[in-house]
Amino acid sequence: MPILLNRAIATTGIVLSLLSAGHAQPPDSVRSGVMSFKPEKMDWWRKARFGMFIHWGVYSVPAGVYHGHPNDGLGEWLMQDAHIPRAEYAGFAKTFNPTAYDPEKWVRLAKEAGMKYIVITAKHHDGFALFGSAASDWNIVTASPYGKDLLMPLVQACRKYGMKIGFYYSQANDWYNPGGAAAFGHWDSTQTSRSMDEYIEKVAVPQVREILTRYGDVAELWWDVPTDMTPSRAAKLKALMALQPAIITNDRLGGDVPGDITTPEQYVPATGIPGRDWETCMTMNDTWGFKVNDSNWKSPAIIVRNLVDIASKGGNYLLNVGPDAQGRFPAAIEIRLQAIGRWMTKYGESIYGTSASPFSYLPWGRCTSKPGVDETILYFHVLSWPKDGKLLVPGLSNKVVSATIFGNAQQVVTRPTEDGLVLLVPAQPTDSLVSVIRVVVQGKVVAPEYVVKPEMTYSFTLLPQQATIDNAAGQGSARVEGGDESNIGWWMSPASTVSWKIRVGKAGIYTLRASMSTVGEGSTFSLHAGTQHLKGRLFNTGGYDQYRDVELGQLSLPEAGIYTVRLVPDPTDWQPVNVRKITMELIF
Ligand code: FHN
Repeated sequence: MPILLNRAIATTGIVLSLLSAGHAQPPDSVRSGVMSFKPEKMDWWRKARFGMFIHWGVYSVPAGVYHGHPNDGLGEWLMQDAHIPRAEYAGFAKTFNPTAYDPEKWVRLAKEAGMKYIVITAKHHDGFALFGSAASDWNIVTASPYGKDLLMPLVQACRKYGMKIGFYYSQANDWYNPGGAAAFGHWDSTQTSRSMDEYIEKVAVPQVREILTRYGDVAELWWDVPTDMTPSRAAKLKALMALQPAIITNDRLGGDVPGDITTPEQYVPATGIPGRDWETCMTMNDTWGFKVNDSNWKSPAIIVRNLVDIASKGGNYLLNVGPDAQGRFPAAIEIRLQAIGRWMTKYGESIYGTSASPFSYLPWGRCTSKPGVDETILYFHVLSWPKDGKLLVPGLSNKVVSATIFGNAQQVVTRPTEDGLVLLVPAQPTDSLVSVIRVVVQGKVVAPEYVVKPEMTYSFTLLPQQATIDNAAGQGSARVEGGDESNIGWWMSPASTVSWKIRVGKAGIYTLRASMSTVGEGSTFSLHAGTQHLKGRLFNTGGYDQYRDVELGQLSLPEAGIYTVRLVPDPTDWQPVNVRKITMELIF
């Protein structure tokens, strides 16, 4: 179950938390695995894998500081966080004069970083349009000294450099144009001087029409935060997509419109999102819009790891930059884009046009693949370099055609074993960010079921990513959620079961413990291994993010070998639970 996050603490859950006031439910599209209705329009996007998100607007003027006080929240949320009256906020536009704006430089930086598309905030929640608009004077042309459209020069630069361009548009939350929604409540009586229906008709619909008819092909329309977006309001906006038949839309319009892509925010879904195209959007520091006091930058290595992780799970990475009020990228952003670009120049082949990893879990890294007719190329991204020089690819039994260190063509010796293919690698990583090993094998690689091997002590830690989730032919919605600190969540239905295949190294008595959480009164379940089972009951832990260890008792495993450990709900007494891990400790 996703935790309903407080926006001040983190942005990760904001869309889910705003989608429904009560218990969060996955959008229908996710539950039913609806694919894009025109898969061919997704071709370029699926190959691209990497794009740039740009959050830019009037909020870059205060840059997170209000009346001399730094605000803890996101830069672009300052107006809402500080409850700045409309008339006062309008003053920031009077000094928004980005004379250093050099869109060609932005596009070159994106291109050199290896990005294939850009999505820019045409209008964020503060309602300020970066384009001239007949629907509202609250725009760059009429409300700022700059007085010129900011989107057109960027579009032109994108065309010049072969970059796709898309627009973010905040369709519901608009704190300036009267009638717009405010997810956390309005604070200025002038915000509600007309109805939301009027706002949709007089501002949102005409403005979306403006951005879809002025700039040629628009690659992506990025809706955001569908507060109060009913199906009938959403339908008016969705209808405009006919103006751009090849446009790709995200899942945040609201009103039960699934869109083409799902948009995890600030995290990488641990097992991807099967059956959906998806795009993780992420900040480079802790804000989307520029903040003068935010220097918590992710390192280039972390950013490249995220990209690799996302590609290995079949998704795209939309990495954010927040330009300042003059129109410049902060130096920290430029440095990172350049470092990523150096890596992409060398290893881009292992990202663009790749498919998700055929391996459900690689403890030491990630894999992307290019399945061909006779051969499959596997790109192994090593995130944790082995001390013993050996990388086991579990379950890989295809004949190896070639294996090299990507980038310097050095041969890698491979050794088939009964557990899979072992790659014998040099003592040191071969790249300072992420090293890549390119292995070509004969035929298709069939996803082997992951078998968890014991630790040195013969004990086990069973993790969500290693599990097989059976949702009983769609009756359940259990899945792995979160990033590195993942858990099994959305386990609403007692029809779902979760299992792990384990290779027991030593017969004996094992103590079992499950780390779980629930907000229900309690949940009863059993854990099966071989012919035995243990019963467990979990009581309310006080929150889905509050985990507790449930002692399950002892199992006697009579001989070494492969076992399946399965968690099975009691259908007569089940409340949704999250599971973070199961530990099995050999005691004698
Ligand atoms: O509230 C916005 C936020 O400011 C930012 O634009 C992000 C980007 O995905 N979307 C919303 C939160 O989900």
